[in-house]
Amino acid sequence: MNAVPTSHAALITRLRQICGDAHVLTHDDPAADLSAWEQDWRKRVTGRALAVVRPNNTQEVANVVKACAAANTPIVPQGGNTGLVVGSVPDASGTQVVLSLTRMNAVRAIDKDNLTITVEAGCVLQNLQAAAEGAGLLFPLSLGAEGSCTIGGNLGTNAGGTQVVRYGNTRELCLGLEVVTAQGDVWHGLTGLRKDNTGYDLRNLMIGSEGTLGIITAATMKLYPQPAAQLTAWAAVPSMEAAVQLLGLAHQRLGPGLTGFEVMNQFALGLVDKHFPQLRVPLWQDKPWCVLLENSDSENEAHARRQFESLLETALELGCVTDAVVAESMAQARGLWHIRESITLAQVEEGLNIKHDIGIPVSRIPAFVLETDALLAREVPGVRMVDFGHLGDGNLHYNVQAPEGADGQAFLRDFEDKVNTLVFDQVARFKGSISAEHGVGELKVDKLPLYKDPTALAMMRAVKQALDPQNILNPGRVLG
Ligand code: FAD
Ligand code: 2HG
Ligand code: ZN
Repeated sequence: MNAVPTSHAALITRLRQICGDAHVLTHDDPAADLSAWEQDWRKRVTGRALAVVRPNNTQEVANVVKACAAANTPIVPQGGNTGLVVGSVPDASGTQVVLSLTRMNAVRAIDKDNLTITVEAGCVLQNLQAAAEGAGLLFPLSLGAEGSCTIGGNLGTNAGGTQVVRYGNTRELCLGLEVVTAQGDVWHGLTGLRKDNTGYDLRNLMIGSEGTLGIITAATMKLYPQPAAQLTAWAAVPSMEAAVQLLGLAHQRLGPGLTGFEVMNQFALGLVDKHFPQLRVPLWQDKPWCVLLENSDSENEAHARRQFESLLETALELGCVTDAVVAESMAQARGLWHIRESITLAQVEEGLNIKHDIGIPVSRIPAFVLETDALLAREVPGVRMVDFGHLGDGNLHYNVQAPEGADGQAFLRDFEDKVNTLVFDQVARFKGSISAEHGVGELKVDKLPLYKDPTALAMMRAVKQALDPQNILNPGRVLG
């Protein structure tokens, strides 16, 4: 094994002084297992950290950043490590410090009149939702990884999830941030203000910057009244065009009550049925697509049910729905959502795959899917499309599973680049985005210059240079 360079040894001593010995993990300790911080969720990349540092408060984060900056050592901020684009793990060099925020998980304050909650970055999303609920309010951000992702990671990626159609992305839910800069200074921006036009919007610059511009240590997030009733329906639709027609109808009939609109193709649901038969997927056999809709009503359950039934009756008459069920209880509704959230896990069970998290104007999605499916089938014989996602937001997870029986590694080696280029060229033709909600990370860093407006890219580089001239915050991510 290579000897640790003196500067690294001195840095680790300093990090131990700042955070305490127990909270600085290194490979020098043969008993330490760092794999949970070094491998990404999809197990596509395994890096090697110089150290994993787990500060307990904002001042410790600032001191860690100052120490790393002085030693010119890169920092990789990490929350729950559930990101899907390889943005939260170190590279293989053994020279990067993983800065894990998970010990900073306190709920600092709830202001019920201002409808805000202030939490530390390492607060797990589910705990944040529970704190809001405990105060009789709603924090609407919701996604499959909510049991382990953190609000810092949600802000870092500007996560979307299943409620965006009504409440927006994480960005729309955030009012203020506390951030440690690349120089180790603290920006105290936890204002809770809904209006503040005093210059550049630094909050929105930080959100979605994937740990490359600053380290978020706390955030003030918006809360909402809880709906009086929430109903979930599962509808079979004959085509993607029909799903888009149903979306228009749902907007018209439910207005702001429409809080979820997810689409899933038959193959995606078949994978859930194959790998998790206990979940009992409804209405999927012989149905090319299913839609999951949620109606959050401010009056009462009877009103919500009447609205839903009338919507579905009209949709059946128009032919954009061929069959539907409305959940009879919260438990049934949770079961339906659980099926939807299990598609990612079913894909993991099925084997290696290529993910695309694309944004396309809703009106153009049917044509995109038709054309791109045909192109892929021509170029990759036997390809299996796992097509699902947040249709209400024009965001598809247009995922590509290897042909039945194919060797996953060989499939990635032979086809990943070809498939990505084909899909991203189509996305560009349809004036879409190659990353709607997961971010760029390392996985799409080489693609960004091909598909992002060059002037926008130049401005992004200028911002990075201005805020992190040493390039120590998550280097190689977003901007390569
Ligand atoms: P990490 O994975 O630890 O980090 C993600 C990025 O944020 C990295 O670049 C990291 O450096 C940066 N970062 C982390 N913490 C901070 C911080 N405090 N300050 C600055 N930068 C930071 N995403 C969606 O958008 N919608 C979904 O519906 C969705 N569903 C998912 C379902 C499953 C089963 C899984 C595994 C993932 C899903 N994701 C989804 C992706 C992922 O959960 C989100 O991107 C989430 O926001 C990441 O949070 P995290 O705490 O795990 O962040
Ligand atoms: C979801 O919407 C997540 O479930 C994960 O964004 C998407 O697995 C995926 O491709
Ligand atoms: Zn998603």
